[in-house]
Amino acid sequence: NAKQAWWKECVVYQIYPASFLSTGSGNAPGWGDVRGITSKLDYLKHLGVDCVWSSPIFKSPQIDMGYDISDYRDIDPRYGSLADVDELIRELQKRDMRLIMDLVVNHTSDQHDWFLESRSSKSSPKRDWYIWQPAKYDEQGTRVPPNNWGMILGDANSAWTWDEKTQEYFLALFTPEQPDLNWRNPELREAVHDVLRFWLDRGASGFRMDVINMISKVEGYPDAPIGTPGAKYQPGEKHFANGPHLHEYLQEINSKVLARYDTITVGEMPFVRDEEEIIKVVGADRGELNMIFIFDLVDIDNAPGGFRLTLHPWTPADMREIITKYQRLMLDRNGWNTIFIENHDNPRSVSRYADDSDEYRSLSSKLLCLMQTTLAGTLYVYQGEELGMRNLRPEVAMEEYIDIESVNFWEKTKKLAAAEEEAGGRKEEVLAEGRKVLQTKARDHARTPIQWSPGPNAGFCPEGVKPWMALNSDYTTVNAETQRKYTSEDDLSVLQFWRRGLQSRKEHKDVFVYGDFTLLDDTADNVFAYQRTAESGEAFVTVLNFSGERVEWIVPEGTRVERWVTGNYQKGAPELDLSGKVALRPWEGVLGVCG
Ligand code: TEU
Repeated sequence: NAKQAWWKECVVYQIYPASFLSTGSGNAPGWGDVRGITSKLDYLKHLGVDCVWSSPIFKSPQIDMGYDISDYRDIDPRYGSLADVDELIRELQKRDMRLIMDLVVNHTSDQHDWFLESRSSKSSPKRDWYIWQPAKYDEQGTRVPPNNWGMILGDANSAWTWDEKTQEYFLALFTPEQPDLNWRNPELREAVHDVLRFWLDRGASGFRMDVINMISKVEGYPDAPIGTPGAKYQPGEKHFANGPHLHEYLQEINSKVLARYDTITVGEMPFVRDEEEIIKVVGADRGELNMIFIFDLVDIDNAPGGFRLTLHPWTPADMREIITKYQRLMLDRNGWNTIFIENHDNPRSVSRYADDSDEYRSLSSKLLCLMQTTLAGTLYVYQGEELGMRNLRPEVAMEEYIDIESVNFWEKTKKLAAAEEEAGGRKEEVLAEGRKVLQTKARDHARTPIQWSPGPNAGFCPEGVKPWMALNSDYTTVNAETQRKYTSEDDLSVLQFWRRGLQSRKEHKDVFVYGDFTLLDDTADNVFAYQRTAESGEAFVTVLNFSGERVEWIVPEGTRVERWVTGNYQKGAPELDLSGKVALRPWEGVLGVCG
């Protein structure tokens, strides 16, 4: 069985700082701030959180909400000051909690000093810190980018931006304001190592590494295969995800920096499905990263080979298959993994994987909680997930979607619709389809301010101040204050259910964190059932109904459930008759102890 470590057992809570809590200590009214995080540490401790990972709070022009950093060693004044972060670290330490910083070093902001120097002239000593390429010319003699890679956020344009002054293109995979760093340059790598040391020495305990598998690009920048037919620019991940030097760069970070500290590292690794590649990064003997965010589950509704803002049908059986694959991979190959179904780049899980109607929102949020708290891996909870927060309501106007990806996508959709109209075609259909994509998958859904109370501005910022983005209109019913009020054991809120779930996960960590995983049924349409078994033999069975229908499920032979210990309906656990038949209600999930 897996060797024990604190970073395997800890519960990580992701904070999206702009939307967490605004105390007014930053310089932007209606923005969350660092002191807002500090003021909620008791809430987080009570919930069962051990580590806080905050999305970037560094100086930034905020083109991509801080994932465009202009100074790695300072805090954006919107969020407060370095002194506020020092205080946050002290307050975390007092509570035996830790801070994980978001390390965004695949790219910087175009306003970072490094890039300003790099673009100043071809002979700048930092020219090579970024990725510059000469133009190409088509048959008509028109200047074209070095290859067909498309920009990731919004997908309309090239990933290459022309620089008038020095007459070359630079690579910027996300937006033109986020130029990619050139990791082939050893000086650049050293400068990055210094950034890590700076934060570790200040008291941070580790890093979530943004798109860390994109830091090594294939030599020669070849054209990407066609993933989105008809589009001028194409998803180029084949040539920039898990490139030739990734492992070397990660091992270097370890030997030069991390080996000297006690850290947690989690790499964000979009696009990668190949098991061998995954194990190379998270294998216990590799000296690369502790764990990664694998995207299969959050990409489940993407058109294959296409960009994220697409729609694609999927079934609960697909979900079961993906989860099982990675549970096994990690246990069989001595690696480690993360458990997460939400973050700031995805819609709310209850809206996506379950049923967010008023009738089932609470039950199905608890179903997802029961699933995550009983799976192996380090658990990541995203702010608001513990409240069962859901997507923006459908009546919200497209103008309220303000994420750069959504804005670019909506602009592109409107252009497409106008072109359709000119051709005498289906303008309204194109707009409706675009609207549906954003209503289903925009990153905005996860970024609405946290609903602390049913009061003005949901308690997120002072009355009379306008929150930086739309509040979800459901805050009078879905909010932390209401959910903290305890009524009875039969009537736990989503928040209370999460607290119980995290407690039980810790009490039985030999089972839930470290235990073996056995899928109990790979044929049922909507049931996901599995057994977790500790080395001692202690075992639990989780049975989850991923549908709004009643289903009957039979406990397989060889598995003996002694009794149900908890479930999301709380009242009236399903009967366990002697034939082993379990009758599950809509979106019901139960946890049984084995005898
Ligand atoms: O995201 C990387 C990433 O590839 C996706 O999650 C991305 O947001 C999605 O594919 C868009 O369709 C990370 C950050 O989490 C994200 O917020 C940043 O925008 C991005 O990197 C650039 O730093």
